[in-house]
Amino acid sequence: MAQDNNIENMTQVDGAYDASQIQVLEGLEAVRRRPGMYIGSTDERGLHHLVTELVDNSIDEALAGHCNQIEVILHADDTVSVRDNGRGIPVDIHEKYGIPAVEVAMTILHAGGKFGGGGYKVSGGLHGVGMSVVNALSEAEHVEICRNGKRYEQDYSRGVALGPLKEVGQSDTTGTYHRFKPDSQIFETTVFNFETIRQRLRELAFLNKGIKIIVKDEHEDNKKENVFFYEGGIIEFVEYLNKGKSVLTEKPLYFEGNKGTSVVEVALQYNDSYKETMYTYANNIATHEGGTHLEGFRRALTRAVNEYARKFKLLKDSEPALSGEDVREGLACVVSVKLEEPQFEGQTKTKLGNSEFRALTDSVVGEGLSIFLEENPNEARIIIEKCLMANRAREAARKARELTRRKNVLEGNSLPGKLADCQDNDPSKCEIFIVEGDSAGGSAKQGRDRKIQAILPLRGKILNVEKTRTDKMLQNAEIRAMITAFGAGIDSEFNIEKLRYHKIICMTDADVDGSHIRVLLLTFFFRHMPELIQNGHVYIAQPPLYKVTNTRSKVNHYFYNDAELREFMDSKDENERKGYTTNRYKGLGEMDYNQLWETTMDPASRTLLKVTMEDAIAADQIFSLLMGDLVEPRREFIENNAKLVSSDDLDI
Ligand code: 0RA
Repeated sequence: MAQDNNIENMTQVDGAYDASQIQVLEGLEAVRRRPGMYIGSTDERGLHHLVTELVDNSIDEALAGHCNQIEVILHADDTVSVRDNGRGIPVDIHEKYGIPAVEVAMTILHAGGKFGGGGYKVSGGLHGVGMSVVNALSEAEHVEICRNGKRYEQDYSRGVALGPLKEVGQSDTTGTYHRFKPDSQIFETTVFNFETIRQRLRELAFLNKGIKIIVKDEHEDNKKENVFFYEGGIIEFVEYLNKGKSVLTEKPLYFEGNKGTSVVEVALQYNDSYKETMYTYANNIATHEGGTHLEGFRRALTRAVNEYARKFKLLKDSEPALSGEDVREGLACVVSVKLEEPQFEGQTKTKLGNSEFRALTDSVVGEGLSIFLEENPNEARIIIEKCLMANRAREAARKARELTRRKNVLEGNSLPGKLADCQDNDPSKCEIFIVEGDSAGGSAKQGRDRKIQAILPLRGKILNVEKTRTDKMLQNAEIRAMITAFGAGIDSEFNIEKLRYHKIICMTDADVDGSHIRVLLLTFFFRHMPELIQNGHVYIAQPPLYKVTNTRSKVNHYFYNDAELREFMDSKDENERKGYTTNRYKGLGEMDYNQLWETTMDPASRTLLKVTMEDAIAADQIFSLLMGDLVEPRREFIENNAKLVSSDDLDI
């Protein structure tokens, strides 16, 4: 067999080795000079792209039917490894380059996918250039191949092989192993985030049923391991999205179909919430901007539901049809398509352009759903009832909004009475503090910089919008005060251009009630003004937990957590410590306006946490779990204490 050649000898006697090395350097130098062109950026995002590139190759091997397990490890030395049990990258000598095929793949740009195999490549790799790009951007990379009953190894640095591929022993399995250390000369950070990698791998496991994906963090103080294996694929994805919610059908509905090598898979399940949760993918890449598959899906869903509703007189001939929004309320759905030559369009290249997917998705969903409704009259009735309710509520909400708007006009578009507005009218300079309680509101009004800081005090508990329909919600005074103060409207009428403050700062007590109010506020923003969070306009104020006063000088020191307080006290000796008194703040109301300004509001010295939507799935989960009515998952969540606010986003 060709692969049994003695690789070491071959490569050394063959003059092509030198020639190819020159080409290698030229190709990979380009990658090192302009990494952004190949991996998007050199920040944390680009860094994580390296892992995705390698995993995508293994996913391709799995989709070709030769691999069912992938293991990703974040090692304690901040290297990452990816191992699969596929066929192993070929090691036979490449005709043109005179070096083993694996070395071609590792060192020559655009080499990926060009050496045999023939399987169809669908995953998100950068057109097969992935492996060489990862190699070019790694300080060190180690590769192991098990194939032909043997084990081979090779090491690289910054894209250059440190020696020839070596046969190092026997092997009774096959597979590929990469371990790399990202180049600190290239990346702003070389520390991987386990959570980011975990989320992406779980998503890939959902999207590619039957592949077992193992992810481990081997950092000493933080050892973790997850195994993602979903035989149900996107059916289990939808169940995951609906976790903690009450669902209208026992199982998600699942439709699949194909035309030639183009494949469409759809799973959907209604829950009793009012929100649509929709994830669409092409070749395992999230199509955030939608595209033809989403259009086909929507068209089919609206048509099938309306046809059924009319046929069985659930919708009278005299009534207008249910709208797309009506039929998608409370829907959790995943659409995943796989195709040979995806065209990605749109601003962020995340919109599927291949026109044949409009009709293909439409027919797969249209036929599948019509059959389901016909065969399951009980479920059909429940789903249609839900859509009809959505339709009525939307009508009521429209009227309520109109009323709110007209009232504002009548009142001369007046701002809420409780609002102490700021003087500047450049939104980019202005901030609004949403403050819990009248007494803290009073201090905030006194302490603020009235030029750029507005204060809106809220009384008591905020409405839980997760359990309230829009029309009801709009009757709530606190909610209305926020909508009018912000000035940008809500839902489909939200217009970020009209936003009156670019910083919306939630200032609540550091106790349980305070955190409850904060979650209620964030839920309202998330559900009805998500652009606020997406655009980074929402912040959490950080009031101190402790005040320590020097009894002689009367100088105050403020501490925001126990560790800071302890550090301060530890820096004093026993005697000095006696000269201080410590107060633990229970609420904002305990601070006078000077203290509140100094510790929490003064832009020059405060700390704000920015609320981010890094991961829409995680955020959605958090909000549903916290705000839904199922108690058990909520407790589970609080115990696991997922992060809502990214403490990395410190804004001083
Ligand atoms: C092309 C051909 C063959 C294997 C692969 C590619 C392959 C690539 C990667 C990348 C990561 N893991 C991988 N596993 C396999 C083998 C063709 C054959 O054996 O006939």
